[in-house]
Amino acid sequence: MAELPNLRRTAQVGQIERRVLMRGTLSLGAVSLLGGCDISDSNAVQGVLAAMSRWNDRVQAALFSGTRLAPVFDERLAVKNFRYNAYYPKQKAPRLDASDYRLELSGLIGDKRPWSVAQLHALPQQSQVTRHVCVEGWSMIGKWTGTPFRTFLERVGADTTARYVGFTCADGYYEGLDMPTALHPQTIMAFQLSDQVLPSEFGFPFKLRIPTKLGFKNPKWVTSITVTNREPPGFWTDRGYNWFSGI
Ligand SMILES: Nc1nc2c(c(=O)[nH]1)N[C@H]1C(S)=C(S)[C@@H](COP(=O)(O)O)O[C@H]1N2
Ligand SMILES: [Mo]
Repeated sequence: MAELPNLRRTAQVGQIERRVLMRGTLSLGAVSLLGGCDISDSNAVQGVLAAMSRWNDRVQAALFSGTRLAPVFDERLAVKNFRYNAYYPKQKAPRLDASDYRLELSGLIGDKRPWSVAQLHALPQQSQVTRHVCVEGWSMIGKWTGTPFRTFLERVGADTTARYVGFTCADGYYEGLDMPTALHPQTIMAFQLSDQVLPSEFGFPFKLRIPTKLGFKNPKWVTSITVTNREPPGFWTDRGYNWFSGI
């Protein structure tokens, strides 16, 4: 019974999506009639594809449930030697020093005082055994332990009616989250991997662990957090991947 409104909404979205798709296809046809130029290089085609990608983001955001949980697994399935990934090799990964690390806060946050590692570690923590999915074609189950990001946002007096949270990282990486995902019960600031302090290459002092998002939306070595109504840029979104990228 409770499922019905949802199903109806999905069907409607499907219809709209098909219409947009048809428009996209027609434009492609029109562009190819112009002839001569390489179709994949055409700005018009790129524009249509970008518009469809933005549409896809909106549909995904509309369908996201703030309470539906990502699958969780038995602890025995958690991989001990987790796979490292970043846009550069492991040897170049930042090694942040706990003694001078500070997490900076900005934007729509009541208490913007920076946080030390000791203060972060004193927050309440919980564990999750979930699957990390990378768009590059691998996935792995791991065990992460940390603080629900919602708890942190509430603790610093963040305006949780704002639309987004933005992150910057020690390696120049940057990402953004929609607020419903930021407040999702499985979105955590992870301080541990496999019951050990998060190793340097995996994001020490913490990474955002978000099992409802693709791997690239899980920033490591986070050094600043902002709460905002303007969609924050994402490192891989700026290179063509979808901004929402839910799984
Ligand atoms: N700061 C930062 N965070 C990052 C990345 C990065 O290059 N820099 N890569 C992302 C990608 S693509 C993946 S798959 C995961 C890999 O996390 P892992 O090393 O814990 O497996 O980190 C994500 N977070
Ligand atoms: Mo990834």
